[in-house]
Amino acid sequence: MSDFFKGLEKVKYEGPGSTSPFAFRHYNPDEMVMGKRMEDHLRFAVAYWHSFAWEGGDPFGGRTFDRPWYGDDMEHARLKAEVAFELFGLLGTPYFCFHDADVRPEGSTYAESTKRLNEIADIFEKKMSETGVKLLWGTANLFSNRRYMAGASTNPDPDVFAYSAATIKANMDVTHRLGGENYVLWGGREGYETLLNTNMGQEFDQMGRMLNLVVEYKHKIGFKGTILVEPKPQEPSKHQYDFDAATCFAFLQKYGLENEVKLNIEVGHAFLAGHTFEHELAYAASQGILGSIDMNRNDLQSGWDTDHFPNMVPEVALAYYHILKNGGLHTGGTNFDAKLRRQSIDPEDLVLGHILGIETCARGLKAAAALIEDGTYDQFLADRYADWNSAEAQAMLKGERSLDEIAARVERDHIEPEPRSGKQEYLENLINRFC
Ligand code: XUL
Ligand code: CO
Repeated sequence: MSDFFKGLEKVKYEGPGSTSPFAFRHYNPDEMVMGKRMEDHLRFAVAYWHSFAWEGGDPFGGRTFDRPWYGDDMEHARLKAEVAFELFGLLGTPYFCFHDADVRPEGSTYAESTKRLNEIADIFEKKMSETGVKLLWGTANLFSNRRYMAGASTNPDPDVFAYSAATIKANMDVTHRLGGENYVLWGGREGYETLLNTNMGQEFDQMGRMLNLVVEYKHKIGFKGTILVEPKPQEPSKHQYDFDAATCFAFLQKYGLENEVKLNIEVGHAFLAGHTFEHELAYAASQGILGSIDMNRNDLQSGWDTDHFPNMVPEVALAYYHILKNGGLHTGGTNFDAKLRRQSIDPEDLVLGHILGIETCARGLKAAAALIEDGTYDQFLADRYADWNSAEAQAMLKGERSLDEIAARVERDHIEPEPRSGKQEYLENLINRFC
């Protein structure tokens, strides 16, 4: 035990009446929601990078946090693992997620970096079996080191492609060994700074090849988890190829991967792409590629990826509505890709930030379930499209009518559509009843 959290106790559910800042008022892991335990719906994960690797810097100033595990050697990395599992224990969160670079210092060679990763994975393996905490997903950091400045799989230098492939292999091996339930690829440098120096078609082919290699390797080693791609339109690159869910789906189809790969959708990334989070979820669900979520929120004024802990229940409720309608998160989960503000320097702030996120999600889930159980909203949607159930409408939809046959019917039957209200304000008012 480190004494980093200085005697803080495990956060418990105390019910809505509690005034303790260190209690759950809404997240009750065992409470049944639509026939399933809350914990099993939400599948919370703590992100190693924001809570343990990020030092509180911004473009105008460096480290604000003072953590005993900051340092570039394995001794510090071991202490970091110790404290990470203490936080998981305080929160009772069932999962965590990490990049290789979050958990071990980079070695001077690929072999050394891989050895270090495996040494930390040995510690994780032991702690996971002692605590029951599981790995939601693993991933490779293919964006921080300067070798990736012109891309990882999309780099003009095939040696960088090869180094990236080797790094992904090492991370998939560790994820597999730790029983990870997914493997994530986020391409922060898979894009361009300027189109002037970029052959976009060539880079897409490289990225498609890499993802096919990943899927082939998954089957080769018998990894049963889901391969997830994480869309984001820009930042750090000016333009990223995995721009949004629809762009990713086009990419997956072109390279024959639409039945092999799903998406890890993040609130702030949806916002940067000019969408709502629920838009991205609804789109992915409609194409069968909704995999997992990175939960956070962006500062609406700043226009970049601020990774705040979520605090807007109505937004989160709509997100879980789409997730519940999609049958839940399956192998996915709710990963807090969220960090403290740089002035939140106290150890307890790490606990409080996660409580904020957990509570917001719990309330959102319960609101979404209540909305579904009430049924008014789903009935509204069904009614709005009900005319498509007629024989003639179904014939059009199934491709049994040609354009000229449809035109002939419109003329013969004197069809003049009657505009109908979209009822937006009615619906917004209805949603508010549950949030
Ligand atoms: C970056 C981001 C990443 C991915 C994993 O914006 O979201 O942390 O979630 O690489
Ligand atoms: Co993310």
